[in-house]
Amino acid sequence: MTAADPSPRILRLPRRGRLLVATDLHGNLQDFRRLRDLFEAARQTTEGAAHLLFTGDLIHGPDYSLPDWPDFMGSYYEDHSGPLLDEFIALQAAFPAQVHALLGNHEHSHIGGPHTPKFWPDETRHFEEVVGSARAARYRALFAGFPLVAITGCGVAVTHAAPNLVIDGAHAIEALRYDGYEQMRLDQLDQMPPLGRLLWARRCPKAVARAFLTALSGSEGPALHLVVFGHEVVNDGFNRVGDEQLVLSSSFGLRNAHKHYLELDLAGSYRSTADLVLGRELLALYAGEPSG
Ligand SMILES: [Mn+2]
Repeated sequence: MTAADPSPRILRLPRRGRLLVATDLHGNLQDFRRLRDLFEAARQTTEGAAHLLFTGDLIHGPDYSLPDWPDFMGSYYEDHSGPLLDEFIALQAAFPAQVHALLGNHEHSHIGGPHTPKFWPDETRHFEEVVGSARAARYRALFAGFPLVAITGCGVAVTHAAPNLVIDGAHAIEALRYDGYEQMRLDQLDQMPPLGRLLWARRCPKAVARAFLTALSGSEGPALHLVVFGHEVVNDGFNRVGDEQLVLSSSFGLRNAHKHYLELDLAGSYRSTADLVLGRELLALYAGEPSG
């Protein structure tokens, strides 16, 4: 691949080992380190065949002192988006084929997406001012290499947000570019282009999700039956939407006791969200610890 080629937009995971999936950290370094520990433990039990996938929105966190912390934002934490990225870069450097992150709308805001206003009026600019120009450039290069969709051979696709868009095949994802969306409006999903819909949709009709999975499977690829994504906070940590969609909340907006991640057997076969079982694939991030 030459420097002029964009990085692959689809991450294709192998047919063996374990895959840990976590969503929406928004600068929560404690939760990142917990997932890193779980990944390293999974490496031990799989003789190295473990993968860790973040679904995007690693960055951009709230800025409240503890007394002002709103209850709806779950367990208190301080935003450490920059250090979190530095530790992600180090972990990926140590395990380049096994540590992955998808592009979220918050990362996209730094490389061509609309600037996000979640915690600051323009938190994209705010973040780059906090970390300084050299680190901002390093992070932009990192984000530019993030794919949009992960595909397994066990029936599961992973996206950042709900895949509420129509595609006619995997090539439609591979062809997406990240630049040129700065002026995209955020108030009308149905007027957004495909990349905007892929990064911002909070929900998706059953038929659209099913068609997305079928198109992504193609005629030769592994059959995909369900899609896992975050972007939206679900209070119990996960929410099955029909047979095709699992909304997962691993960190942001939850009390520690409700945070969940997903662990898949990449050699297995999942045909429905009902095949993702609490305590087997759906796991509490802080199992066995006092709830925070
Ligand atoms: Mn998001």
